[in-house]
Amino acid sequence: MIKDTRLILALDVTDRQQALKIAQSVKGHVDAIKIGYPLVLATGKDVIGEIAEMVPVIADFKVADIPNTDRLICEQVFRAGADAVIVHAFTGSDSLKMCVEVAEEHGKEVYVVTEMSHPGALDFMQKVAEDMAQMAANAKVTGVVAPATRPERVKKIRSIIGDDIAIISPGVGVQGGSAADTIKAGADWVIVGRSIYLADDPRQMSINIGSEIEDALK
Ligand code: OMP
Repeated sequence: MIKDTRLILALDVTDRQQALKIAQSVKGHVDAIKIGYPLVLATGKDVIGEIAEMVPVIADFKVADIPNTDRLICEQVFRAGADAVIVHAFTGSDSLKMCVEVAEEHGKEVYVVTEMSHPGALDFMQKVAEDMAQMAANAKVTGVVAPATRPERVKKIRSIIGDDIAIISPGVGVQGGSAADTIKAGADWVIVGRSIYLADDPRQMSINIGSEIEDALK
């Protein structure tokens, strides 16, 4: 993924035409579009390739299985045209290594969930998030997913993984996180869904958030 606007759109709509229209309108104002179960289950996996023709696609399937099943899933994701996949870490290092291996075979990227952005992440995930971040770094993944709702945790995770691994960070907007604070805490990209795709003008909202990020970097 090329680092330019440092903004990723989470396109969690369930209508194909709406998805394609929004993707076209935000092209050039986001570095990638993250799509997952809502859009793919509603419209079919061809939408991955259709969007990837406009903007790089991160396939958010939160892959979390035994290594063999992970391989089968990741191969389908990359064959469908995705540039990157999001996988879980809690399944352990063998599963994660398999996802990285398949991504390398296809010249694609893997992002690993560490601590999620919602309140329920405090029940279980936060306790092991730092170990999962370390495991992700050891597996030489492209990046990790860390919570914009807790910039101090983004900072902590950055201190564990170092500067060679990217942080993509959801939770900006509706979940309460701030794009500027998240970038200042060390995230490379923020992921924004509803604040953009539910806006009257998704393109303008992407531009506005992009400006906020630019200001935060000054
Ligand atoms: P909004 O809350 O609408 O901005 O969307 C956030 C997007 O990021 C959704 O697609 C979520 O599924 C996703 N997400 C989180 O919100 N929190 C996480 O911890 C991880 C993800 C993710 O893996 O993308």
